[in-house]
Amino acid sequence: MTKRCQASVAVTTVVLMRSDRPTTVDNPAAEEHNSRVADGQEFVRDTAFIETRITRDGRDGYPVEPGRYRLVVARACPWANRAIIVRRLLGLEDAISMGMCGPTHGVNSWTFDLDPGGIDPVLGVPRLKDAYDRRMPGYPKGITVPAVVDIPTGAVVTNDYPHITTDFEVEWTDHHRPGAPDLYPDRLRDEIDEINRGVYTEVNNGVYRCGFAGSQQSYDEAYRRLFTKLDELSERLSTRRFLVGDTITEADIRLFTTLVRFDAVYHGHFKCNRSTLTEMPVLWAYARDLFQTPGFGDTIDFTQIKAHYYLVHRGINPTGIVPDGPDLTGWLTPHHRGRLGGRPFGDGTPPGPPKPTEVVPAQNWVPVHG
Ligand SMILES: N[C@@H](CCC(=O)N[C@@H](CS)C(=O)NCC(=O)O)C(=O)O
Repeated sequence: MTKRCQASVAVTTVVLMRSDRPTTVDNPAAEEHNSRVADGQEFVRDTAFIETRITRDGRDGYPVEPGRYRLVVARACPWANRAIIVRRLLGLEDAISMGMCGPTHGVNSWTFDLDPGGIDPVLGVPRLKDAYDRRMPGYPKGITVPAVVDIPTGAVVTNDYPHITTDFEVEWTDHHRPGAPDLYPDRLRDEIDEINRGVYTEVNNGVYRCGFAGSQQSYDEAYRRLFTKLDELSERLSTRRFLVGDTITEADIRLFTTLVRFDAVYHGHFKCNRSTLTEMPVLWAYARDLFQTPGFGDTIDFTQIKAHYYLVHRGINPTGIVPDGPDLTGWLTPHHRGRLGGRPFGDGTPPGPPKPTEVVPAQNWVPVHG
């Protein structure tokens, strides 16, 4: 069977959904699939993904193959940001191309409105929904980023973001750059997975549970859990430079993508306002350390981040006014975390600069004077 035929068999048969999970799709006024919370209810993230995996052995019909897949992201999205960072750190840019949606989307879909003519130059479509429909006509769930698309068929292979990054780390090793770090070392996987579980429920998703809470009680509980966890992480990171081991791992990437959005969005828009990130000294220095590491801060587009949250979530920001602040200049100040030891890339090396087509516009980043 040709590769193309294998792929189309997979298209019709390998959509696995965890449909037993509770979903939150009953408020038609909300704009984002995952912000639809009925009054009085707790926010429950819909975690039903297209779970197909791209693996070395191709067991789901999609083998690792450089040039075959396109990672579709929006810089605004924290879940997509993980994949952008991992692709950069591992030097997978030439093996897996990247399509970028604009910061906002309608009820229906993210669009390629940043591209000339509003068409993704590789997939040839204006909306991410077109790739989901290729996979499953009338795809009934959120049209979410990140998604990996099979270029020959134009169909989404997976939007299972927790596996997208770990598969880049484990399945794509033959195509990593020389000097790429091991972000998911075998010997540390149990510890990384355990940290990730707590960071996901309390922090990554915790900020959304604050922001989209449908009752005072569910907000109070989410807020309490969020800051309890952030205090615990501060304690952990007060004596160690990184979350697990003495190098950057997948665990740091997952925490970073929430911390970097904290003051720009979550503190105000999601009411996570016990403290700003800048008022939590350990986490603030830790986040700056990562931000200043090649492959992290250079993926961050603060303008798109703010535009996404404040414009898309009209349910909690009806005016659509995007705040001018906060002052971003602190991100480039010294972090002094080197004194804790640790070597960000272990025996490896930092990545080079981003591809010219993937550089975040200077006006959307930290103002740099001089
Ligand atoms: N399915 C994942 C995808 C990550 C996600 O929620 N991405 C957001 C942007 S940050 C998205 O694409 N939202 C579009 C939608 O829900 O309609 C999840 O929600 O757990």
